[in-house]
Amino acid sequence: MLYPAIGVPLLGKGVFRRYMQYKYTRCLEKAGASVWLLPWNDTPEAIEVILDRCDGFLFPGGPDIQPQLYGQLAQPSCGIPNPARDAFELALLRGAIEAEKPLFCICRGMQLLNVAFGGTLFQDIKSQQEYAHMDFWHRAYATHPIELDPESLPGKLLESDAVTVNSMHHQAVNQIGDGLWVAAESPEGFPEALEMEGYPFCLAVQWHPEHMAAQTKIQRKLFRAFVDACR
Ligand SMILES: [Mn+2]
Repeated sequence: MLYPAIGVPLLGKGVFRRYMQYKYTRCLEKAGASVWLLPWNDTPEAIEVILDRCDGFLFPGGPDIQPQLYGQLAQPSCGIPNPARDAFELALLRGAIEAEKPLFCICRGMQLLNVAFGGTLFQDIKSQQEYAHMDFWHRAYATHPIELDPESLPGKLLESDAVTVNSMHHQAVNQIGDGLWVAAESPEGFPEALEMEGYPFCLAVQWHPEHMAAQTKIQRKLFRAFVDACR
């Protein structure tokens, strides 16, 4: 299979979300994939067709996940959620895991993975952070260091146990879901990458390689490895 079909949930309407969508699409296409954008239809029939046709899935960044999905009430600092997207992405993610499809979970995608495994999130990390984690205007550049487990998938791909990454999140993974482990941490101890025990291929990162890839060559390796896993 020369061009694997990679499903990416739609980010939403509007120019800005389409620009963000384009960043993921471009990185995947440059790595040799055919990208299929997925509307939020969470009927079992729709999910089944998507699982059948796509070789792998990238779960992108986006709005805060409904706290009810991890057993909490919304705090005032929690952003406005998108229940339709939550429902679709959770159903798709669960189906994709059952089918053992390669996964690339970015930012909200990584948080969604943790929620799918019964983990929880910090609804707002502003008061606990020492580094800038919501550095929106410098999203193409590294803003804080992370420590990587050299045996983890991102550790091996980035060929380092310490790199610096960009950051655009105000929430973070708190309690780790059963079956997941922390592959990278920020200096404050926020998980910056997760890994799934015994799963064929799952990259889950809190930073945004799709914005770094143009300037930072090593970040392109994540997309290449993911697309290769989908072949
Ligand atoms: Mn960060």
